[in-house]
Amino acid sequence: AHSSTYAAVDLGATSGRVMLGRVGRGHLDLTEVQRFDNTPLRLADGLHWNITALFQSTLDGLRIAGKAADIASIGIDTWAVDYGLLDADGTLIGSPFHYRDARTDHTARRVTKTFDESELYRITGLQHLPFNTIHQIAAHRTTAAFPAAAKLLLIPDLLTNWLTGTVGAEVTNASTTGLFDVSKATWSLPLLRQLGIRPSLLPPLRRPCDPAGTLLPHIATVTALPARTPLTTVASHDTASAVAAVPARDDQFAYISCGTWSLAGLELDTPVLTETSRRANFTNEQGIDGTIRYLRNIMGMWLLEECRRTWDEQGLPTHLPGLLTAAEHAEPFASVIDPDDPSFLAPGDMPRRIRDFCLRTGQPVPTNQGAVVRCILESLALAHRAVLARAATLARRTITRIHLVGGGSRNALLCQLTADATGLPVTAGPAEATALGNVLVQARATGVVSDLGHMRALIADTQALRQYTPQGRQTDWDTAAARLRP
Ligand code: LRH
Repeated sequence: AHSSTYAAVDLGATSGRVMLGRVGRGHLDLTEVQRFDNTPLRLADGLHWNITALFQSTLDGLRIAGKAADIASIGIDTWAVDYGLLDADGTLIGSPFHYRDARTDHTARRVTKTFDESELYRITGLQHLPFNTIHQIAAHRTTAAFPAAAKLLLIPDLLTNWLTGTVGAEVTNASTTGLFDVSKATWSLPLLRQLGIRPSLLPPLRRPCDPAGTLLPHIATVTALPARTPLTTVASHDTASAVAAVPARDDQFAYISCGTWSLAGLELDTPVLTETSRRANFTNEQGIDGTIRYLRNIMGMWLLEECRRTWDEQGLPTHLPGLLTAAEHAEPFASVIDPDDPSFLAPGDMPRRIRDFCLRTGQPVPTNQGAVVRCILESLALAHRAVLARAATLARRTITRIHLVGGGSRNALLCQLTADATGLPVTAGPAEATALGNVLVQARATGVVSDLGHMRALIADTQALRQYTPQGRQTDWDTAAARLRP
């Protein structure tokens, strides 16, 4: 049967991968070509991404991919909000900052003092996160680099620029900047004017399925790919790609895209821009086909990833299956944390910060690794429950099933706890939802799949999914939740 093969470059906050996706009639398979670590770089002025290392790994991955298959096109997605600045010659100025860099600690407050937060929300629909691009710019503009900048490119658009020379801003990712009008789906010119940002700094918008140029000759040479191999614009915000790949069969679902972050919410046709929604800190980000990703960020597996990094430094075991078995046997509901406490955002000793949180809130301090992991997973499940219940109320929707996608869907204990806490059935998988969403948008651009419904049905029909039914008593979760209320 006829099928086409696409390369998906998917960069996450802790690791990146290049995948090959083969799509045909009723057929979809994904293979990993190359996986690499994404290790941030601490320089004198703060925490950065090692963007040239990421680019090199991407090129290596593409070269291997090209040896394995004839690639119809390439698509790139990464985490949101971060950017590189290009000077008038198109040269990158400095290394892009990491959203966990502390420099926005003060500017975030400054921006919200200068601007009416309610008005900002009515325009952008964006949740307040200290690292939103708008706050990063407020910090950046006081440095020598900023006045030299001619263009601001979000990370996937920067990599696309290095591969093809084209300049654009992909719309799902643009919607996470705080400079985007969610109702009009364009950059907000009034907002840019108020902030004193030249509109020319921001590239023209492009949408998923739009062409994004062809490989530059020197790139075709180093990757040994055919000259003029095309790039396709995908939903370049990784979360938008993941939501596009949720294997839902109806519209009464909630999703949790669970990786470094847990992004929990609903897919809507129109944004919710009310004051209650703003105060509950829900975001209205763009999904594919003009859908709205109505969700909240929850700190996610970052808590566990940072614990493991600290334990590794301390010479303690870090093997995940072992830690999860220990967590299964640990005492339930011993202590719970608010995963979104600001103290957990920065890199550093996570077990210590978790102990401090428990001390501060008068709860028993977890004394071994199993207890710490149990505390993290139960706390994430509680946060999933609180956020989805709130989303349903604010958007006036009924949820009958949760789709948990991303790397976290491999964590059976987390999936079960999420089902137990919410009292809802959880369908877990695919773990590589983001890469699948990336591949299927490319397949759509070339006419191999037709629309979002078709994309989702293809995933539901071809990918291995696991079902979890709620167990235990809801009242135990009510009691645990009450402990977090001041
Ligand atoms: C997840 C993600 C999330 C953003 C954060 C910066 O990878 O893109 O949607 O809020 O990273």
